[in-house]
Amino acid sequence: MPQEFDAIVVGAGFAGLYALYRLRERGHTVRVLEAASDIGGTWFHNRYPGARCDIESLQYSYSFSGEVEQEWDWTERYAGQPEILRYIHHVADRFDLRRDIRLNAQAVAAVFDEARHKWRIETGDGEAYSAAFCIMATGCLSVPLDPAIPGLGEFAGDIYRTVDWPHDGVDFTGRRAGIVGTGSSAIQAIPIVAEAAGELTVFQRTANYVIPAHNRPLDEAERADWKRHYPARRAAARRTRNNALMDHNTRPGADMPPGEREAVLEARWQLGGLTFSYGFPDQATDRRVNEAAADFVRRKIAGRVGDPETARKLMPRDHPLGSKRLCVDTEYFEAFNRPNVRLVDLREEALVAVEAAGVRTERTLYPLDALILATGFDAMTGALSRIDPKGRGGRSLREKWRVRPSTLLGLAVAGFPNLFLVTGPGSPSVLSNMVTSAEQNIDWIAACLDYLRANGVVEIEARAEAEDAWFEEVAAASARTLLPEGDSWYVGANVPDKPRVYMPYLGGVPAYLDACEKAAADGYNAFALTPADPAVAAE
Ligand code: N01
Repeated sequence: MPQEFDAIVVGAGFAGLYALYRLRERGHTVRVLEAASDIGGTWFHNRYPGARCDIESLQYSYSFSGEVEQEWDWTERYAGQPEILRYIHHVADRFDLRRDIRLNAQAVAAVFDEARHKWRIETGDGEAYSAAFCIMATGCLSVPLDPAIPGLGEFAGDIYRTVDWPHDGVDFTGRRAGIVGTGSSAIQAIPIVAEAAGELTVFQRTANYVIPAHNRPLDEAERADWKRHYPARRAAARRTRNNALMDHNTRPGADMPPGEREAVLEARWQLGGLTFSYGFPDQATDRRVNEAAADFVRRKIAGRVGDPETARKLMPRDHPLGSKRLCVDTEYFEAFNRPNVRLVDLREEALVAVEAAGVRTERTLYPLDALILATGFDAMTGALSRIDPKGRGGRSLREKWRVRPSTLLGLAVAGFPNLFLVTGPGSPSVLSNMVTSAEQNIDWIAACLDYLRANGVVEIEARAEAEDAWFEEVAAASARTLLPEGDSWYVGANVPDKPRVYMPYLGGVPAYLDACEKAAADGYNAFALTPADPAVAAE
């Protein structure tokens, strides 16, 4: 017999933990199912050297508890993985969350029982759960992709993946290491591995736009200032495009004289990190402005890398800035000035295979003792497509999303009653501060469950026409920009046969919050609501 709860939450990262807190507080019985051996989600798995968040720690943190905001002291402008994981543990312990979490419990199936209006969820360890509501807090970047490179299994050395790095760390001293990938994860790992390894060979397929983090310790005065102003700053952040205070410049770059534009870009560069995306409001929409920013970054690369030929290879030229996720670094380009680091441009010599002795390209064999894969994720839809919930009439979510990853507000899917997503495709999610955006989604879901309970509703399902309208809105928002042009995970380009759709909502957090609020305020008109069947209720 399945164990019965009001709600099952899948995933015990930032989102799942908050869902547990909020729903339990509202009087629901909740069980969280987590595939890993401990809580933390992304921050449990990604322990590679240099793993660090690139949203400022004072903002990349829960806003729901004033007490936690006051008692937790972030040590750096951008928190490293160990500190973020400690923070997550602190919150879980403080609110006694663990007692409702099952670890090593990977959800492998979820089927909606239409007669009972309930989800049945099965885990890989043979347990079954039944709940009126299923909340998928499964993460946007939680399903790693191994590259389709022949011969990976033949490699005689060690293979490490950034996404499930050994908990005890890896000693690269004196070893010939190689790394495939130059996305955010690799760019953080490379400078640190380079320092330790005998040699490091970086296999780059696409050069990326990379902005310096300017990470630094936080001092007591800065922390105290934030603690005094937290509520106002969180509220102000919600009025920004990405749910984070990042000094969003409002002066368009298109009409600026080049010298002035250059000064703005230089000021952004000095600020560092993702603030570079917000230099000009038209940077993502006006090709000339975008190219000015791209050219600025290329000139910075030329200034940071000693060898002009290596610098040339490291300069991105084939996609607009921001169309692949902007990367944030600490001494990434400088690593290529080290005598033990070599760059292999896979556009000039394609990767042929991995062999026992190393990586073979069209030109030569690069002998290696260790190979690091930093090759990305099946983003936004990957985790749910693997669970493949079966909704009304046994309909498969994987099959539905094979056509297009449509949702209503990134929160619900037509044909899948009582299933809620957190930061799903069609929400600002990965373009925003994930922690506070997840909190907003969960608050919306909790308020919705209150409404259903108060009104005797047993089923809620997104209407197909409302979902289509939102999908068009999401598509229109991205079509106004250059950002769908890059072959990024945002558009699913890194996964064979994934439909090319810009998945996150680019209309900005305020417009999204308005849409969510409206969907609730009008009595959930965009959803079909089914009242309790008196016969079933009497059972
Ligand atoms: O993954 P990615 P990631 N042969 O997909 C290459 C977040 N994040 O783990 O671009 C050769 O960005 C691939 O090449 P190409 C952040 O949102 C945040 O680095 O497809 N190369 C690319 O270079 C980020 O965007 C933080 O041509 C192959 C790389 O592998 C997201 O997670 C830190 C290949 C994959 O890059 C994902 O980042 C880390 C092949 N067969 C991550 N297959 C921070 O907050 C793939 N590649 C700082």
